Parts: sequence; structure tokens; C-alpha cells
Amino acid sequence: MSKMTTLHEFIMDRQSEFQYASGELSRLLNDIAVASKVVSRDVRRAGLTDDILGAQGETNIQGEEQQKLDVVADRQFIKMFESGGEVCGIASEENDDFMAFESELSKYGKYVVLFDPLDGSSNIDVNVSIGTIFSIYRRVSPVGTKATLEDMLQPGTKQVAAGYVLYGSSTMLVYTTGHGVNGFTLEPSIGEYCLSHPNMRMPEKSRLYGMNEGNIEICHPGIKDYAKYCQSFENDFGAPYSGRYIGSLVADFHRNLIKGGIYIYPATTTSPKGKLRLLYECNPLAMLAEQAGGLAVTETERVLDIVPTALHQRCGYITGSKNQVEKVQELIAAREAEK
Ligand code: AHM
Ligand code: MG
Repeated sequence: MSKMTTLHEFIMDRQSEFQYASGELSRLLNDIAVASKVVSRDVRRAGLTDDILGAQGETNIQGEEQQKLDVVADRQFIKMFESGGEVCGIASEENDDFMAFESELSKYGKYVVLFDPLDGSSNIDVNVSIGTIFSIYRRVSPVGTKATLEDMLQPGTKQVAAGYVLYGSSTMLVYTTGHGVNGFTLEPSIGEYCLSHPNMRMPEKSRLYGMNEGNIEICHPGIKDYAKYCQSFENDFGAPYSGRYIGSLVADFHRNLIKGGIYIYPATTTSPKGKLRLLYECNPLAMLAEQAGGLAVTETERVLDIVPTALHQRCGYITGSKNQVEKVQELIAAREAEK
């Protein structure tokens, strides 16, 4: 039997790949892994305990009902980041404002983390996969001071690492530091993430496409054209594609990463800026997509190039297999040319 590589060993072996190899980013990635194990345990018990299943009874800044597990996961990650010393501040989808940590230790932290503690949480009550998404940047404010809004509002191209944890039929942590994408599966009996999906590559095309088709009449006509293209016999496969939409971004993205496919959450006439958040959802998954050979764009531009102006900024989002994203872009451009 070949030796299992744990996440911890893998991170340590790869440390020299980081531009600033002082060990802090390695410790931070390990901290995320530890916090995610605690969240994974809570997710696995979600149906059993009244204190963590269901709505918290409050709404977050997005106007959405917070689930108890959202709050539990948010607190768990923040606690880890605050005590670790590598992070000077965080921003989370669940909190109105960013947090600049107060302790002297944290003020010397070189990184900020932006994250969605539990994406797809409306799926918790129906036992569908959910996930944590994270994005790590070097701070731009001086070390030794408190984190600033400028630290948080950096374009996705500045990410030094990004990843997600999928609480699915097994728990997986998938991450990149800009040198490819690797996936680790939590081995529950020993409580360790083990390398199960080395050097993940997204297939260049597939016959899978996914979007909430309830939005088909209110999105860009080029996207509607793409859905029609997928459903027709006049496409590159000569037969209809299969629709796959879980409605849980991490799970949809993970399937596309492994099997190929496209995920679309467009801007619509009712949500002209789209639904998904640039900083907590779109940028980290865009970095992973590009690192795996895929693409991530809005209706008009590459996601990673967007310079954010607000913490909870949203954007239209099209990500997945290279050829499929390019086909949507072609159909959008054709419609734009008609204008
Ligand atoms: P959330 O961050 O509030 O959980 O919302 C994001 C989720 C994604 O996981 C999912 O892809 C999308 O919203 C589903 O939206 P819809 O129900 O409109 O299809
Ligand atoms: Mg989310």
C-alpha cells in the first residue's frame, strides 16, 4: 500500500513554492483545515440537535435569513483566525463590516482572509451538500497596524491562496496557492485530510450545464442562447446536454471541476448585479477554476480582474470548462454586436 500524504505534510512539502516562505501561510492553511473539521462535525450532526438546525431568526446584510449553522461556522473560523496570529483581519459574507483584529499578535499578521463560512446554507434543512469558501490575500497596510478596508478590497489576481471545503458525502478540502489545485478527503477515523485528488484539472468541455433556469427570461439573451444551444441537437455533441444544478455553489463547482461542465449565475433584470458575492464566492472559485485550466467570467469581463469597490459586491458569474465558458462568451458577444 502506498503511503498516504496528509494535508499537513503536503503543505509543509510545498512551502518553498510560496513567494514569502516564512511558514505563516502554511500555518494559516492548517488553521483553516482544523476549523473546517469542527464545522464538518457540526454539519454531520445537523439533523440531530435542535440547537444547530434551522433558522437563527435574524437576517444578514444580504437580507437573507441566517441559519444557525451559518453563525456557528462563522464564529468557528473567526475564532481560529483571531487566535492564530497570521491574520490581521477578516471579512465574511455573514458580517456587515470587516473585522480588524485588536491584539498585538494579530496586528503583525501579514494576511487577510475573506470567506463564506457556509455557502448554500438554505440546503442544510434538506440534507444537501454545502461548503465553506475562502480567499487569502497579503495585507497592503503596514504590518504592526490594524487591518484596513483596502486590505479587503483587492482584485482577485492578488489572491495568494484560495479554496473550499465541501461537506458532501465525504468532507473534502480543495485549495490552490497558484501552483495547481489539489484535493484532500477527510478520513474520519483518523481525523486527517489525505491527498486524494492530486493536480486536479477541469476537463476542457463536457455535456453538463447548470443554471437556475427560472432566470432564463430575465438574463442576458446570449445566456439564453447558450441554454438553447445546450438543449438542441445542433451543438458540438449533436445531442442535448444534461442539466445539472444543485443550487449549492461549492457542490456544483466541485462536480464541474471533476467531470467538466459550466455553472452560470447571471445578472438579471431583477438583480442587475447578479446574486453571488465577488469577494467571498466568485474570486476564490475563479482562482481555482483558472488554476485547474478552466475559466471564470462575468457577462463582460474576467472575474479576477475586477477591482472591488465594496465588501459585499456582487457580479454575474459564469465558470467552468474552458470551451463551454468561451461558447457562452461568443454568444453574449454576438448579441452585444446586434445592439
Ligand atoms: P448563499 O451564499 O446565501 O448560500 O447563496 C449562494 C447560493 C449558491 O450556493 C447557489 O449556487 C445559489 O445561491 C443558488 O441560488 P438560487 O436558489 O437562486 O438558484
Ligand atoms: Mg454564499
